[in-house]
Amino acid sequence: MKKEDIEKILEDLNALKCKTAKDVEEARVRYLGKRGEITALFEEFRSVDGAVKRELGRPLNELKQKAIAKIEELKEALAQIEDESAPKADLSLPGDPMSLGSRHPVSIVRQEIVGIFRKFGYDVAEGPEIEDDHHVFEALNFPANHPARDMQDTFFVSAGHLNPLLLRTHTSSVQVRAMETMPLPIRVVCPGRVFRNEAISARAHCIFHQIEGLYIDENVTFADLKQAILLFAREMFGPETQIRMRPSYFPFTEPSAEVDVSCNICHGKGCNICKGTGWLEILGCGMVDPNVLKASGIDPEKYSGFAFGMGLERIAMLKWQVNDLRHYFENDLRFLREFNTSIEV
Ligand code: 2U9
Repeated sequence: MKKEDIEKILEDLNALKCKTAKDVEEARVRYLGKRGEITALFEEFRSVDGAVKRELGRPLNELKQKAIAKIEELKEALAQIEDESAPKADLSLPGDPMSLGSRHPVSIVRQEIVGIFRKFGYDVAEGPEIEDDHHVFEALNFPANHPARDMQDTFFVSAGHLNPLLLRTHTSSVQVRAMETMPLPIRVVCPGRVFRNEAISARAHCIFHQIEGLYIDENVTFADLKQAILLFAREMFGPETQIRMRPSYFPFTEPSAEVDVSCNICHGKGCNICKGTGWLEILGCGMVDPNVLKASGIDPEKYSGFAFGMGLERIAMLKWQVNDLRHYFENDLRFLREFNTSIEV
């Protein structure tokens, strides 16, 4: 074994060039494989005498390290070339469409109604869905034996004591809280989810949405109520809309009325939406009962007010001719995608 053997391989390594990964592998086998040139020198090195060992030990080790480094370097250089020649992304291709959701029809109607009453100067108030008997029934003049207070009609969370907790059956409890806390005059609308112990069908559901309104000030009259409802109906259903009021009864208003709007499908001629009558019922309303004002600490001698309430699912049914309440709660995308309005951020 001679110094020149090492120098010769070193020279070859320095000059080594590879075009493909296969060339690199062949070079590795040639120098470092089991029968490779450098491996053979190591074999030979074992039987040389001490003086040669001392002279050639270090250069031989350096040769091996050099060979390993050279093979690595060639591999990396090739990988980089392959990377650069890989096909680039085609930036002219259309992007993946981002599927936007659509607003739920009940939300669309709620926002529209809230928007109208905001223009009229009303604030928006919200309150708890789990309420107490006082805010849902007692303060609203419901007599002790009223059927709404029965387990058959109301979901109780904790029954049995004086002021049991329950799921609110109407959002009127939010107006009671407004009367207890807000300074007079009060002008609020209260949208929200309500719960009634009903068998689910096309026309009834145990959960639905309401929006109710309340206006309390000095000298508020039924004429103010009628004008507010007329203006609302014309904003909501079009400027030609007519309203009619029919006497009704609610424990919390006196007098009370139900309000119909002229059918904007047949314009009063009669169609299957208005069942041939030319009118569609949209809400209930009335003058706040003096007992209700008193229960929340408002002097009925000085103040009066009106209130109204409507079911959002019902308004949405009229607007889009939805014939089954259950559609609103089933989240069937085929139904929800029908309401493809832009989303307000
Ligand atoms: C207070 C005083 C009075 C709210 C009112 C109605 C009439 C009404 C129904 C319509 C269909 C509920 O969704 S529905 O089932 N509501 O007819 N609501 S007056 O009266 C109030 C509320 C709060 C303090």
